[in-house]
Amino acid sequence: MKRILIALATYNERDNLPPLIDEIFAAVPEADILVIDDNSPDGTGDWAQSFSSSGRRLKLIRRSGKLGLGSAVLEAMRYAADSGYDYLLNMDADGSHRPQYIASLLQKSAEGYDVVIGSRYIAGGGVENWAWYRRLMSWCINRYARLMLGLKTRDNSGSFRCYRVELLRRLDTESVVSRGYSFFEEILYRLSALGASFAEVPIIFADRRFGQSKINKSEVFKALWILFRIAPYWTKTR
Ligand SMILES: Nc1nc2c(ncn2[C@@H]2O[C@H](COP(=O)(O)OP(=O)(O)OP(=O)(O)O)[C@@H](O)[C@H]2O)c(=O)[nH]1
Ligand SMILES: [Mg+2]
Repeated sequence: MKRILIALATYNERDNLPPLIDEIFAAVPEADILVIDDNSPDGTGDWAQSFSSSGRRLKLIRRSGKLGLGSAVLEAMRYAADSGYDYLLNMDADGSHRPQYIASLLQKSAEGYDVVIGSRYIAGGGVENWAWYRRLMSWCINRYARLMLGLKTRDNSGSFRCYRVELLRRLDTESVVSRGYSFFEEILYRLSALGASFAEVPIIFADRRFGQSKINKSEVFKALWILFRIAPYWTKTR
Protein backbone atom coordinates (compact mmCIF):
# COMPACT_ATOMS: atom_id res chain seq x y z
CA MET A 1 0.00 0.00 0.00
CA LYS A 2 1.28 3.46 -0.93
CA ARG A 3 2.07 5.83 1.92
CA ILE A 4 0.30 9.16 1.59
CA LEU A 5 1.06 12.37 3.45
CA ILE A 6 -1.37 15.29 3.33
CA ALA A 7 0.28 18.62 4.14
CA LEU A 8 -1.56 21.65 5.48
CA ALA A 9 0.29 24.93 6.01
CA THR A 10 -1.49 27.08 8.56
CA TYR A 11 -1.38 30.63 9.74
CA ASN A 12 -4.41 31.63 11.82
CA GLU A 13 -6.73 28.83 10.72
CA ARG A 14 -8.05 27.85 14.16
CA ASP A 15 -11.68 27.69 13.00
CA ASN A 16 -10.95 26.07 9.64
CA LEU A 17 -8.50 23.33 10.64
CA PRO A 18 -10.63 21.05 12.91
CA PRO A 19 -13.49 20.44 10.45
CA LEU A 20 -11.03 20.08 7.56
CA ILE A 21 -9.05 17.41 9.39
CA ASP A 22 -12.22 15.43 10.08
CA GLU A 23 -13.18 15.64 6.41
CA ILE A 24 -9.71 14.57 5.26
CA PHE A 25 -9.60 11.52 7.55
CA ALA A 26 -13.11 10.61 6.37
CA ALA A 27 -12.04 10.92 2.70
CA VAL A 28 -8.65 9.15 3.01
CA PRO A 29 -8.47 7.18 6.27
CA GLU A 30 -5.14 5.62 5.28
CA ALA A 31 -3.34 8.98 4.96
CA ASP A 32 -1.20 10.78 7.53
CA ILE A 33 -1.56 14.53 7.99
CA LEU A 34 1.26 17.02 8.50
CA VAL A 35 0.44 20.52 9.77
CA ILE A 36 3.11 23.20 9.37
CA ASP A 37 2.10 26.05 11.62
CA ASP A 38 3.99 29.32 11.83
CA ASN A 39 3.24 30.11 15.47
CA SER A 40 -0.27 31.34 14.65
CA PRO A 41 -1.39 33.92 17.22
CA ASP A 42 -4.93 32.46 17.16
CA GLY A 43 -3.81 29.14 18.67
CA THR A 44 -4.01 26.93 15.56
CA GLY A 45 -0.73 25.27 16.59
CA ASP A 46 -1.94 24.60 20.14
CA TRP A 47 -5.05 22.92 18.80
CA ALA A 48 -3.01 20.79 16.38
CA GLN A 49 -0.62 19.89 19.21
CA SER A 50 -3.40 18.60 21.44
CA PHE A 51 -5.04 16.76 18.51
CA SER A 52 -1.76 15.04 17.66
CA SER A 53 -1.24 13.94 21.26
CA SER A 54 -4.68 12.31 21.20
CA GLY A 55 -3.09 9.57 19.09
CA ARG A 56 -4.55 10.37 15.66
CA ARG A 57 -2.11 10.28 12.76
CA LEU A 58 -1.27 13.96 12.71
CA LYS A 59 2.25 15.35 12.89
CA LEU A 60 2.87 18.99 13.70
CA ILE A 61 5.86 21.06 12.68
CA ARG A 62 5.86 24.35 14.54
CA ARG A 63 7.99 27.19 13.27
CA SER A 64 8.99 30.32 15.12
CA GLY A 65 7.02 32.86 13.07
CA LYS A 66 5.39 33.59 9.74
CA LEU A 67 8.04 32.37 7.29
CA GLY A 68 5.88 32.19 4.17
CA LEU A 69 3.58 29.63 2.57
CA GLY A 70 6.19 28.46 0.04
CA SER A 71 8.77 27.74 2.70
CA ALA A 72 6.16 25.77 4.67
CA VAL A 73 5.39 23.57 1.66
CA LEU A 74 9.11 23.09 1.02
CA GLU A 75 9.43 21.94 4.63
CA ALA A 76 6.62 19.43 3.97
CA MET A 77 8.47 18.20 0.87
CA ARG A 78 11.63 17.59 2.90
CA TYR A 79 9.66 15.83 5.61
CA ALA A 80 7.85 13.58 3.10
CA ALA A 81 11.17 12.70 1.42
CA ASP A 82 12.91 11.92 4.71
CA SER A 83 10.00 9.93 6.14
CA GLY A 84 9.54 7.40 3.35
CA TYR A 85 6.23 8.58 1.89
CA ASP A 86 5.20 7.75 -1.69
CA TYR A 87 2.90 10.72 -2.28
CA LEU A 88 2.71 14.21 -0.84
CA LEU A 89 -0.64 15.90 -1.31
CA ASN A 90 -0.71 19.57 -0.39
CA MET A 91 -3.79 21.69 0.21
CA ASP A 92 -4.79 25.04 1.70
CA ALA A 93 -6.19 24.77 5.22
CA ASP A 94 -8.88 27.45 4.86
CA GLY A 95 -11.60 25.31 3.27
CA SER A 96 -10.95 26.48 -0.31
CA HIS A 97 -9.61 23.07 -1.33
CA ARG A 98 -12.31 20.50 -0.76
CA PRO A 99 -11.29 17.02 0.38
CA GLN A 100 -13.81 15.51 -2.07
CA TYR A 101 -11.19 16.05 -4.82
CA ILE A 102 -8.39 14.18 -3.06
CA ALA A 103 -9.50 10.86 -4.59
CA SER A 104 -9.22 12.13 -8.16
CA LEU A 105 -5.77 13.62 -7.51
CA LEU A 106 -4.55 10.34 -6.02
CA GLN A 107 -6.12 8.33 -8.83
CA LYS A 108 -4.32 10.40 -11.45
CA SER A 109 -1.05 10.07 -9.51
CA ALA A 110 -1.51 6.29 -9.49
CA GLU A 111 -1.62 6.42 -13.30
CA GLY A 112 2.04 7.44 -13.07
CA TYR A 113 2.14 11.23 -13.19
CA ASP A 114 4.82 12.86 -11.05
CA VAL A 115 2.81 16.01 -10.34
CA VAL A 116 -0.98 16.17 -10.40
CA ILE A 117 -2.49 19.64 -10.15
CA GLY A 118 -5.95 20.36 -8.80
CA SER A 119 -6.80 22.79 -11.56
CA ARG A 120 -9.24 25.68 -11.75
CA TYR A 121 -8.41 26.33 -15.37
CA ILE A 122 -9.30 23.17 -17.26
CA ALA A 123 -12.75 21.95 -18.31
CA GLY A 124 -14.84 21.18 -15.24
CA GLY A 125 -12.72 23.36 -12.96
CA GLY A 126 -13.47 26.86 -11.70
CA VAL A 127 -13.78 29.32 -8.85
CA GLU A 128 -16.78 30.24 -6.74
CA ASN A 129 -17.74 33.84 -6.06
CA TRP A 130 -14.69 35.59 -7.41
CA ALA A 131 -15.08 39.20 -8.49
CA TRP A 132 -13.88 40.00 -12.02
CA TYR A 133 -10.66 41.68 -10.81
CA ARG A 134 -9.68 38.61 -8.83
CA ARG A 135 -10.26 36.39 -11.84
CA LEU A 136 -8.27 38.80 -13.97
CA MET A 137 -5.40 38.91 -11.50
CA SER A 138 -5.22 35.13 -11.29
CA TRP A 139 -5.41 34.84 -15.10
CA CYS A 140 -2.57 37.35 -15.50
CA ILE A 141 -0.35 35.59 -12.97
CA ASN A 142 -0.86 32.25 -14.69
CA ARG A 143 -0.21 33.74 -18.11
CA TYR A 144 2.90 35.50 -16.79
CA ALA A 145 4.24 32.30 -15.24
CA ARG A 146 3.71 30.39 -18.51
CA LEU A 147 5.53 33.09 -20.41
CA MET A 148 8.39 33.59 -17.97
CA LEU A 149 9.04 29.96 -17.09
CA GLY A 150 7.76 28.13 -20.16
CA LEU A 151 5.22 26.16 -18.14
CA LYS A 152 2.70 24.13 -20.13
CA THR A 153 0.17 23.50 -17.37
CA ARG A 154 -2.92 25.70 -16.98
CA ASP A 155 -3.14 26.25 -13.22
CA ASN A 156 0.33 27.12 -12.01
CA SER A 157 -0.45 29.23 -8.97
CA GLY A 158 -2.68 26.92 -6.95
CA SER A 159 -1.29 24.78 -4.13
CA PHE A 160 -3.73 21.82 -4.33
CA ARG A 161 -1.39 19.22 -5.79
CA CYS A 162 -0.12 15.70 -5.40
CA TYR A 163 3.64 15.09 -5.84
CA ARG A 164 5.40 11.78 -6.26
CA VAL A 165 7.91 11.87 -3.43
CA GLU A 166 10.56 9.95 -5.36
CA LEU A 167 10.82 12.99 -7.62
CA LEU A 168 11.01 15.39 -4.67
CA ARG A 169 14.03 13.46 -3.39
CA ARG A 170 15.86 14.52 -6.53
CA LEU A 171 15.02 18.20 -6.05
CA ASP A 172 17.82 20.46 -4.89
CA THR A 173 15.81 22.32 -2.26
CA GLU A 174 18.66 24.82 -1.80
CA SER A 175 18.08 26.05 -5.34
CA VAL A 176 14.48 27.10 -4.61
CA VAL A 177 14.38 30.87 -4.25
CA SER A 178 10.72 31.47 -3.36
CA ARG A 179 9.53 31.60 0.23
CA GLY A 180 6.08 33.01 -0.50
CA TYR A 181 3.42 32.58 -3.15
CA SER A 182 5.71 32.29 -6.23
CA PHE A 183 6.80 28.95 -4.80
CA PHE A 184 4.00 27.16 -6.67
CA GLU A 185 5.10 28.34 -10.10
CA GLU A 186 8.80 27.97 -9.26
CA ILE A 187 8.45 24.39 -8.10
CA LEU A 188 6.71 23.40 -11.35
CA TYR A 189 9.62 24.97 -13.21
CA ARG A 190 12.26 23.18 -11.10
CA LEU A 191 10.46 19.84 -11.35
CA SER A 192 9.98 20.13 -15.10
CA ALA A 193 13.75 20.65 -15.37
CA LEU A 194 14.06 17.25 -13.67
CA GLY A 195 11.89 15.72 -16.41
CA ALA A 196 8.69 15.43 -14.36
CA SER A 197 5.38 14.46 -15.96
CA PHE A 198 2.36 16.65 -15.19
CA ALA A 199 -1.40 16.17 -15.21
CA GLU A 200 -4.31 18.34 -14.15
CA VAL A 201 -7.65 17.30 -12.69
CA PRO A 202 -10.53 19.77 -12.33
CA ILE A 203 -11.40 21.34 -8.98
CA ILE A 204 -13.84 24.05 -7.97
CA PHE A 205 -12.06 26.50 -5.69
CA ALA A 206 -14.39 27.57 -2.86
CA ASP A 207 -14.23 30.66 -0.66
CA ARG A 208 -12.28 30.31 2.57
CA ARG A 209 -14.68 29.29 5.35
CA PHE A 210 -13.54 31.59 8.18
CA GLY A 211 -10.86 34.20 8.74
CA GLN A 212 -8.86 36.35 6.42
CA SER A 213 -6.64 35.84 3.42
CA LYS A 214 -2.91 36.15 4.12
CA ILE A 215 -2.02 37.31 0.65
CA ASN A 216 -1.46 41.02 0.17
CA LYS A 217 -0.16 43.42 -2.47
CA SER A 218 3.45 43.25 -1.35
CA GLU A 219 3.32 39.42 -1.54
CA VAL A 220 1.95 39.66 -5.09
CA PHE A 221 4.71 42.03 -6.24
CA LYS A 222 7.36 39.93 -4.55
CA ALA A 223 6.04 36.87 -6.39
CA LEU A 224 6.06 38.62 -9.78
CA TRP A 225 9.60 39.85 -9.19
CA ILE A 226 10.90 36.40 -8.24
CA LEU A 227 9.33 34.78 -11.32
CA PHE A 228 10.97 37.47 -13.44
CA ARG A 229 14.36 36.89 -11.79
CA ILE A 230 14.41 33.10 -12.15
CA ALA A 231 13.20 33.11 -15.78
CA PRO A 232 15.55 31.11 -18.04
CA TYR A 233 16.05 34.09 -20.38
CA TRP A 234 18.71 35.51 -18.07
CA THR A 235 19.80 32.49 -16.09
CA LYS A 236 21.68 29.53 -17.53
CA THR A 237 19.59 26.85 -15.86
CA ARG A 238 17.81 25.81 -19.03
N1 LIG B 1 2.67 28.02 7.71
C1 LIG B 1 2.25 29.06 6.96
N2 LIG B 1 1.05 28.99 6.33
C2 LIG B 1 0.65 30.05 5.60
C3 LIG B 1 1.42 31.23 5.47
N3 LIG B 1 0.74 32.10 4.66
C4 LIG B 1 -0.41 31.48 4.32
N4 LIG B 1 -0.48 30.26 4.89
C5 LIG B 1 -1.54 29.24 4.75
O1 LIG B 1 -1.61 28.93 3.37
C6 LIG B 1 -2.93 28.67 2.94
C7 LIG B 1 -3.33 29.64 1.82
O2 LIG B 1 -3.30 30.97 2.31
P1 LIG B 1 -4.43 32.04 1.98
O3 LIG B 1 -4.22 33.26 2.80
O4 LIG B 1 -5.76 31.39 2.09
O5 LIG B 1 -4.05 32.42 0.50
P2 LIG B 1 -4.90 32.22 -0.77
O6 LIG B 1 -5.68 30.94 -0.68
O7 LIG B 1 -3.96 32.38 -1.91
O8 LIG B 1 -5.86 33.49 -0.71
P3 LIG B 1 -7.45 33.55 -0.48
O9 LIG B 1 -8.06 32.84 -1.64
O10 LIG B 1 -7.72 34.98 -0.44
O11 LIG B 1 -7.77 32.85 0.80
C8 LIG B 1 -3.78 28.79 4.21
O12 LIG B 1 -3.93 27.52 4.78
C9 LIG B 1 -2.93 29.70 5.11
O13 LIG B 1 -3.19 29.53 6.48
C10 LIG B 1 2.69 31.28 6.15
O14 LIG B 1 3.43 32.25 6.10
N5 LIG B 1 3.04 30.17 6.87
MG1 LIG C 1 -7.17 30.78 0.71
